[in-house]
Amino acid sequence: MDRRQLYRIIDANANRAREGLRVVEEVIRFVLEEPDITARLKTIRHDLTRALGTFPNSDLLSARNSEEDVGRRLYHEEEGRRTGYEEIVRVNMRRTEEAIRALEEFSKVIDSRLGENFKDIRFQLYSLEKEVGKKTGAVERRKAIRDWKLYVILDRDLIGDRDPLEIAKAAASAGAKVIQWRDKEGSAREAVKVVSHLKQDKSLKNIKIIINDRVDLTLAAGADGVHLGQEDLPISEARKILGEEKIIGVSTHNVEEALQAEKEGADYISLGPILYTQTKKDVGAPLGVKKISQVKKSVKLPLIVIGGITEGNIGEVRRAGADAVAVASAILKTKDIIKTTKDLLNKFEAKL
Ligand code: 3NM
Repeated sequence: MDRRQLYRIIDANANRAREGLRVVEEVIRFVLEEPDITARLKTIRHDLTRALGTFPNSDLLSARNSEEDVGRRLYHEEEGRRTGYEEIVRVNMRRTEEAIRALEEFSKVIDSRLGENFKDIRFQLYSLEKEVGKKTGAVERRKAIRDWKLYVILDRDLIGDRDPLEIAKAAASAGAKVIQWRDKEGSAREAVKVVSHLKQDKSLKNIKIIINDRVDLTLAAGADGVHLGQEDLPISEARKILGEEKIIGVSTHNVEEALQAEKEGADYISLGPILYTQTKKDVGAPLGVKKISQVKKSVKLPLIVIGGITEGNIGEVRRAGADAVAVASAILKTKDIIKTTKDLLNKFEAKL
């Protein structure tokens, strides 16, 4: 095999691997702010530099011919777009792994022992990729949650004999992005039926559907996530069952519970009851609006404020620091769901 050709391939893949690793490292360091994973990546980068050090740099450089590289002009459509950090990390991890695989194969032509170094790096990357994927997935989920604004609770008792699907469609058409099915006394069978209908409806395809309390029904109905109370399954157990992609929200009532939920890996927290509510039966005394800023200052997670929120107080709740508000009666006790949803959203979005 032509040495110059070989070095050209090694040089191109060394650059590709180094660049890919650096991109991943930036996201982990500056976006995820994960010191442990950053340190592991740094070690991998140093291992790569060491493994590449076995090739004479002057040979690599003199073989380099970027101008005439036929691959340079093969620019794929998807290379021009990135939907977010998750994709940036995924694409660059893949790129790095491919480059390292190429280094592994081609270096074996020079010396059969060289491949081992790259193989070891490749396996280190595979295990890291899995962990980074979990973290970037969580960042993306939380980013989308911050944009929810209005969290509509379909409370079984308040719906009465109306069709939950029609209510959900009305709220969604007015701009709601998330809907929770809440039924404290109904059967599992009914919950799965209702939520499956919501999930199958084409007009709700961009709406997140959450189930209150029940991890099992979340999976059975194909819901997007679960909302857990303080007495429900711990977040870590729920995560084991639900996998890495479902949304997990947790009810909290004070700074301690909020911090705990954040530590355990919740995607959002709700804080309530902020004001007086009749919807939740076993609820404590209202926490008051001041509590919102206290909790907001203590956690980074999206904060959804709940309990007694109406058109009259939604602005105040927003100004106190709520990323979104959850409402049941404010929507379910009105006749015109579309108008009420729009009014609530407008008031929430009005200048702070
Ligand atoms: N959870 P409404 S308060 C379901 O404090 C629920 O965790 C609460 O209904 C909590 O908007 C509440 O009608 C009731 O007050 C929300």
